[in-house]
Amino acid sequence: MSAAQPFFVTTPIYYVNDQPHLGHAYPTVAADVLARFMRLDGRRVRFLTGTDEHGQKVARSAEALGVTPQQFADQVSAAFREMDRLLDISNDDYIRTTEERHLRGVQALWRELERRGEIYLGRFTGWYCVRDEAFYDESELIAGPNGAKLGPTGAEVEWLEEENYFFRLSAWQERLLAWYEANPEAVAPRSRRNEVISFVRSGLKDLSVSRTSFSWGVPVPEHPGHVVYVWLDALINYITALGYPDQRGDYSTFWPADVHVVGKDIIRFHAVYWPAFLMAAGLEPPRRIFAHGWWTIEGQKMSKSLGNGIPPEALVGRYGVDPARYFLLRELPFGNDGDFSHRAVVGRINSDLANGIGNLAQRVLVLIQRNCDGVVPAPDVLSAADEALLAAARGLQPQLREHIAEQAFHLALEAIWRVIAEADRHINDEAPWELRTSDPARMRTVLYALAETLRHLAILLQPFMPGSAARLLDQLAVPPAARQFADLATPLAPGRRLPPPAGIFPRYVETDTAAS
Ligand code: ME8
Repeated sequence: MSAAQPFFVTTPIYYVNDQPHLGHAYPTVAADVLARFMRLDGRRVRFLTGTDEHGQKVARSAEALGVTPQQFADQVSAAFREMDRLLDISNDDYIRTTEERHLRGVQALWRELERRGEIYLGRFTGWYCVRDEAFYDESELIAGPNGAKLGPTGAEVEWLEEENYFFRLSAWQERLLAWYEANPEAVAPRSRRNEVISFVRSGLKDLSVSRTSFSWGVPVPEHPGHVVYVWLDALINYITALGYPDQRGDYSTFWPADVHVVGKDIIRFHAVYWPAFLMAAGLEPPRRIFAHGWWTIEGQKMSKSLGNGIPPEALVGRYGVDPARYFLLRELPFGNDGDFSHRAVVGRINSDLANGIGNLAQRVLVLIQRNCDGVVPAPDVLSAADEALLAAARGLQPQLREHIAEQAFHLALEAIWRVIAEADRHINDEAPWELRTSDPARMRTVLYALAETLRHLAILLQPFMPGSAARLLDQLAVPPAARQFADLATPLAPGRRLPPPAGIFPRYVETDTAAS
């Protein structure tokens, strides 16, 4: 047997200056679905998430609270771990940039860049934005109220004059363009790829990669007073978590990453700087970077000052973990911006979950319970309509593979829901409850085809709604060892006793007046 093909997926590592909210839950849930899908598909998966703990922004937030940056980071990093637990996230590792394994790797990569002549000492004069932890060119700035200068994201900028180390980014312009050209799938979606290419074509300047005006960072080796620029520090997490500088072991198995899931706000760092740093150090760039879009809340930008970021516990407490996960990935094409509204979530829960998969499962399971003594019925000869339904169910997995390879979660879910609709039609057309006396063999065949369809649906829903899909598989008496995608090919065994049916996807009923 050949060894399972590795798959490495990452989320951004989150700044600890903010409490986790829906915007952070989003890439984490998406990456979790990719990881779970690939595990079920027989791949050897490494799924990494974590927290970004250095830099001026974090140092200032800690100072404002009167705690040390490390104490502050410990607290908030724990809140992100709790978010992962609440959202049923199956990460294999959790990296914090203040860990020793990370520090060592950052310094090793720095030394390698320096050894290769990719870093030189210079003087930075220009604009820096602490909120974005980014350097901006004068030409990128926009005018704020009272003529103040703001970064392109609308955040305040500060004038900076410091002795800094610089990375020779300008030397990598042509090689980056050649890399995008040779790897058309490396930056997605297409609109982001175009944006990145035109940014690089417009000319790259060398990038300041150390800071001297504060100390909360990884010390630059052999150059006291300098700390590594927080973005260089942060990006390296993707390889320090694999054991870099040791290039054997996990690094050799899992690098290059299969997908870095990131927000569109940080595409430049991941699709320009990161591949340039790696190539400059003689390492391979990632295989793919996918930038998702931006959520607003009830039509408003999510922001600390508006205090409207929905914390994970509110999300899960109100809707349940699986409905929340489902909504996030079904509502928008991954890559697009969209609005999170209570009404939209309730609409999805009631129409897609309760009336869709929930209703179908309940109808089939109750019919089997009542009419087949609660055991999976043995089919007689399948009709053309039964065969058509089963063919649709069997055709799902290859379709899902294609959609998931492109991070098109909404298309994967749409495909699953088309089969749910077909199964609903089948049950209505065949009216198995009427066949009980007129043609019991036909009734058993119809119910078998429906139960087998349900098994396909439940197995394929596992990455999206792991808890609910597991309960559905329990109700179909599918043992935990038979829930991999490879098991789709082995049909449900007739004669197996099913537990009493119990609803899995309840309707959302308003219980308070907080709803909009
Ligand atoms: O940028 N809608 O961390 P971060 C959608 N530490 N996604 C959102 C969102 C929203 N309203 N708000 C936040 C950083 N996000 C760096 C990353 S990686 C080496 C370092 C998501 O905590 C979005 O994916 O500010 C964004 O990229 C991510 O949260 C991280 O935000």
